Formats: sequence, structure tokens, C-alpha cells
Amino acid sequence: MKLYTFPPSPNSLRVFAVAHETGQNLEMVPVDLSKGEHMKPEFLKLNPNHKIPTLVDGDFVLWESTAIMLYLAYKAGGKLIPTDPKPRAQMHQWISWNTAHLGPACGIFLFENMVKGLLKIGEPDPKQLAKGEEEFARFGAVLNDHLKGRKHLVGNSSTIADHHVFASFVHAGGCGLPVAKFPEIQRWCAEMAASAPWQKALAVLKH
Ligand SMILES: N[C@@H](CCC(=O)N[C@@H](CS)C(=O)NCC(=O)O)C(=O)O
Repeated sequence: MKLYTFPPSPNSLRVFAVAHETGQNLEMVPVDLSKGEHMKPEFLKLNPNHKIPTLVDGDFVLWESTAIMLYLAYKAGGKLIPTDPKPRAQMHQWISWNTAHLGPACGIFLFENMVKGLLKIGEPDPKQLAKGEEEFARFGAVLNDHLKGRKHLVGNSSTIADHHVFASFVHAGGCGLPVAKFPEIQRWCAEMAASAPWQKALAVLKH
């Protein structure tokens, strides 16, 4: 299987974490967004949204990181997906919540404080950052409370939800995400970052 990816992308990193945890090998095909490689006709044939990550498994092409993570988990016999309906629904709850709420709040800090500088497309917008502060305070508090006394978001073992949500924090330090007032998030993130699948996934950032 090949994963078309821009290595620092949280959406790509969480797919790699799942691949590592489920013991599947993904060949990384770098797509340099800063050079516009995602707009090349050959890539647009794979993903007309011009977005990474995009998975190619033989003649099967799949985009959207959540769908790819679930596909890898299904291929591994359902690893990382609870079998009972209630915990399975809770896993989907956290995935949807991250996609709709927490992830976009973190994404404001990532875009304003990191991506703009890397792509040289202007200064951080204080209005956007104020919006990010407000949203992160709201949804960060929900996560922080939920994590009290828990090692995993759902049940007693790792699920897709943990990898999905943790990806929103991978650049927390570099993009100035205000996590200081959320000790449970900090503790959980330290545990996730130290876990074997994330150690392997994050190694790509050290090159
Ligand atoms: N919902 C998508 C988001 C993917 C996404 O936004 N990828 C960004 C990089 S992190 C991208 O490829 N941007 C290029 C573009 O939109 O043209 C997913 O979860 O895979």
C-alpha cells in the first residue's frame, strides 16, 4: 500500500500511527504541498480534492484520513475498533467531534502560527487566533475533563479515536496551542507521544 502524504501533516501522521499499531507497511509517497505537487494532473486523478493523505492499495484508491484509518483497522481484523455497539459509537463520537470541533480549533493555531510562516503567506491574524483561543478553551475543557482517570478515550485500550484526536496536538508546541491550563491533556499527550506507534510516526519529523 502507498500513502501519498505531506510528512508534517497531522492527517497523514495519524494514518501512519494506525498503520504502525496494526502492523501494516505503508510506502510513503511525498507530495510537497509547498511546491504545488498536489495540483499535478497525475495526483488529481487519485484525489480530485487535491488533498493528502490519499491511499492506494492495488487498484483501490481511498481519501479522507478517517476513512483510511478505519480501512487499515478493518484490514487488520478490526483491531482498534471496539466490537460492542456502545463503545464503537463512542469511538465514532470522538472522531466526529475532533473533525468538527477540536481539530479545526487547533488548526487555526497551526495555520496562523506555523503554516503561514513556512509558506511565507503573511503574518498571523489576531482575529483568527482569538477565535482559536475561544474554541480551544471550549472543546479543550471537554477533553480535559473526559481524560481524568483515563488512559484511553474509550474503554481500556487504544482505539482509532485516540490516534485521531492526538494528531490534533502533534504540533502543539510549535504552533503555540494553549494547552498549559489543561493538565490531563498534557499528561495524555505525553503518553501518546511516547507510545510505540507514535514514536515511529513522529520519527519522520526529525529528518
Ligand atoms: N478531511 C481531510 C483533510 C485533508 C487535508 O486538509 N489535507 C491538507 C494537508 S493537511 C491538504 O492536502 N491541503 C491541500 C489542499 O487543500 O489543496 C482528511 O482528513 O484527510
